[in-house]
Amino acid sequence: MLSGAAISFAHVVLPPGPAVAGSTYEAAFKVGHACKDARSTTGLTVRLPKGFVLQDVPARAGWKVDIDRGGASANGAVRWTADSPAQALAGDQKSEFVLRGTLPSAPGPLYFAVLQTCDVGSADWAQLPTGAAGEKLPFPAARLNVVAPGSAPVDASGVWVRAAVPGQSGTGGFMTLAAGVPLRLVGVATPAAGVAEVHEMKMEGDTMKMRAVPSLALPAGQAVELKPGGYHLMLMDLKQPIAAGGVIPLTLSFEDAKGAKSTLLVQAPVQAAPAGGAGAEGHKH
Ligand SMILES: [Cu+2]
Repeated sequence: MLSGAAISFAHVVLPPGPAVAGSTYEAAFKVGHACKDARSTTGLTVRLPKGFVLQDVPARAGWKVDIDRGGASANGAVRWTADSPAQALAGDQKSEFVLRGTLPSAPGPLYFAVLQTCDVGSADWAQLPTGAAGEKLPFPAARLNVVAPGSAPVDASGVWVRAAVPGQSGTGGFMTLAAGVPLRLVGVATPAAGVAEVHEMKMEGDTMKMRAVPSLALPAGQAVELKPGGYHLMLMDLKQPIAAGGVIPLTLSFEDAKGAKSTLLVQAPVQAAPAGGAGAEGHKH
C-alpha cells in the first residue's frame, strides 16, 4: 500500500525555479516513479499549454518521439514511447524527458498536463489548482512560474522571520529559494533593520560560528534552503518591534552569471518558530 507521501513523490514535475516570459525554456519533466501497481513507465505525453511554442525535442535513446505541433484551435503535444518493454523506465528509476520551446510573453503560472502510461495503467498529471486553502491535488499538472522580463527569475517560499524580544539586537530570516537560471543572492534590505546581511553558520573547531558572506550561490533548478543552523538572513540594528503575527518586507538582491542585477520583494511573516516546529534552537551571535 502506498502512503500519501509515496504518491506525492511520484508526481511528474519540472525543476523548481521560474523562467522569464518570452524566453527559450528547456522543460525537463522529471519522472520519479511508475504508475500505481505498475512496474515501468512505457510512455509519456506532454500537452503543451496555450502560448508555448515548441522548438525541438532532443532525441532519446530507446524511445520514439511523436510531435503534434497543434494549430489555431488545438494545443500541441509531445509523446515519448519506449521502443520495447526492455527500454521502458523501471519503476524505481528516475529520468527526465526534455523538450524546448518559447514561453508566452505574458507572465503567470503555466501548467503542462502530462499523461504517464505504464505497463499497467496510467496516471494523468493534469489537475489544476482551484485556489482552495490547504489543497493537495493527487494528480497535479507540472507547473512553471513564468516571470516578467527584468524581474528576478527566482521563487521564494516558506519565508519567515524569527520574532525578537524587545531589546534584542538581531534576528534571523529564513526561506527556500529556487532560481531558474544560475544566480547569486548578493544582498538583502529591509526598513525593519539598519543592517541586513546574508550569513552562514560554520563549525570552527568545536564551536558553531556565523559570519556574513558576500553572496550565496543559487544553482538553476535547485532549491536552496535558508534555515536555522544554516545559511540565513541576519537582521541587525532593529528599527521596530519584530513580534509574532507581524509582517516584515525583505528586498532580496540577485546577480546572474553576466553580472545583471535583479531584486525580489517578499513579505515575511514573523513567527516564534518555524512552521512545523523543527529547528527551535536559538539564533545568537
Ligand atoms: Cu547570523
